[in-house]
Amino acid sequence: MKALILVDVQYDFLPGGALAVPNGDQIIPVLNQIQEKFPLVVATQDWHPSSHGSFASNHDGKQPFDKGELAGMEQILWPDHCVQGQKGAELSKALNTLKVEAIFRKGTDPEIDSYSGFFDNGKKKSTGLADYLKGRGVEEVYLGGLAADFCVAFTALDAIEQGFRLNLIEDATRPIDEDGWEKMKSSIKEKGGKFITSANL
Ligand code: VGL
Ligand code: ZN
Repeated sequence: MKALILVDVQYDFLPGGALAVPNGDQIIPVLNQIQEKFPLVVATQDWHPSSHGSFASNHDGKQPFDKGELAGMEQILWPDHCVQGQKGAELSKALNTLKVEAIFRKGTDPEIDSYSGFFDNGKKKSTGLADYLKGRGVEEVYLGGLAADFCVAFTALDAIEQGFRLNLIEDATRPIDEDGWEKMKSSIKEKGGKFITSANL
């Protein structure tokens, strides 16, 4: 059984958003089109309190995209984004969510950031996504969404580590930074992840 995971298709990661991914909106028609190929579709949602420690605004003297520290780990400090209850945190209305059976929220603890849909960055807390998928009999995971070089990439690496066959749909994702994405792609491939396009589904 295979499942499609729609990663963080939220207004703040789309053009005009607080942490906009270049051309991020171009993936939405692709994600809408491919959903019919999957017996199970789930989504993730970045869902931060305004006090979140990944926000530069919560660190004196820091600017967005500076490096800082959170829970003893190096942390890129972001512009405020995906604040719980705000418009920027909503899944885009352009995304068809009728087939989405469950939404996994992450980044809710102010002291830990979570790029992956499975675990926070320090692997301290699980979102329950792996158990949910296993409980549904899923063995193979397909991924699309935003941002390729952060939440999609870390979700891909954790999916592999959790024992799922992993397919990343390249035309269903866009990166914040192209160079960073190339590096993450190499490590996903190294660990056995496959890259496909929506046309091959
Ligand atoms: C993301 C940076 C911070 C993402 C989330 O969804 O890729 N990136 N929070
Ligand atoms: Zn975030």
